[in-house]
Amino acid sequence: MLVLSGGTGTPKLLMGLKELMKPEDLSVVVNTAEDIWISGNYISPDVDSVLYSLADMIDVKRMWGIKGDRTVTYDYLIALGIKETLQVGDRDRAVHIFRSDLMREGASLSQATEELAKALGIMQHVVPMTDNEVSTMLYTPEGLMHFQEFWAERRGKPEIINILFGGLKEAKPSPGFLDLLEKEDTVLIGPSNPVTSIGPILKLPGVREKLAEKKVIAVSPLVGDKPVSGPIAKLMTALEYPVSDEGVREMLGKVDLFIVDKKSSYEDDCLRMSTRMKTKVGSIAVAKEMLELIKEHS
Ligand code: GDP
Ligand code: FO1
Repeated sequence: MLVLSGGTGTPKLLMGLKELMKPEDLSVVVNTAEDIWISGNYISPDVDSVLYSLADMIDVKRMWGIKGDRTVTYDYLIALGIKETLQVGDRDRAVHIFRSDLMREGASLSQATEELAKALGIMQHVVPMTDNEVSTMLYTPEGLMHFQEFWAERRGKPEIINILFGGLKEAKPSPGFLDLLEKEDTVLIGPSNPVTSIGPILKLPGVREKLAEKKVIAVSPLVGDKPVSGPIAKLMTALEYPVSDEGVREMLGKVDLFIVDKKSSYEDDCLRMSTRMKTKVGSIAVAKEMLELIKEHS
């Protein structure tokens, strides 16, 4: 199964899926449009959240960074007068250095991700959506800002007028993504933001055409008609979509099986189950029920 992922909702589901599926049966293509260079290193937050979740080392409360990590370097940079856009943990920074050194030596993001996954002992196939740089930029009344500036630095406060995915038109799906699009019959769009996480993956050239040939299952990131985290409501509203499961489905396009939370008011053709994941145990329970539901309907 090929899973399309952002950095919070889908990694929670992956924590459960990886306990129930053989590693060779679970491949993940991850959004890279929120990536950013900070203090000379390339940070790929969604790729890292997926890797840390699969390695059981993510800070589950925040769903970013490494559990128990410290911020000695980040704090001392502040003392020196440098405030980084993201609060980078020390061990997390080591991971960014590992990746960026490989990229500085000429490796692609895909190759660096493969090396990193190996170093972290991850058996599943984790692939960035593209090796080209794509940046989610937001038009706000204060001007154009990077997604991370809007979200992490400005706490999601500025009004969003429009969204620009810089570099996406020229980007190509990564070789690993293309390969998985040939090999896999089932694609699971995880419970991730349809605008900034799944949107860029689907907008890469040729991806929607390939998905038309697959069985596409999607899990809504709304629980009881509301987002659990992140700026999804503001982003969907900016693009004039209703913040609802109907709006999510409309944004995703072709979906053969749409899974919504049992508290959703959506009544069209869909499957219902509790999709809220708060702990690893919760993730396993949701993943188990979901796999059973998918099997029943295939
Ligand atoms: P981002 O990269 O951090 O924006 O993360 P994603 O796009 O992967 O995930 C953000 C979305 O995940 C938000 O819209 C949340 O509502 C959704 N989400 C977070 N936790 C859960 C959960 O436990 N269940 C479901 N169904 N959605 C969740
Ligand atoms: N999110 C924040 O809201 N504040 C932070 O300081 C922050 C630091 C950070 C460091 C590494 C990393 O991989 C992710 C980090 N995030 C932080 C999460 C990130 O801003 C977004 O939530 C993801 O890009 C959304 O997918």
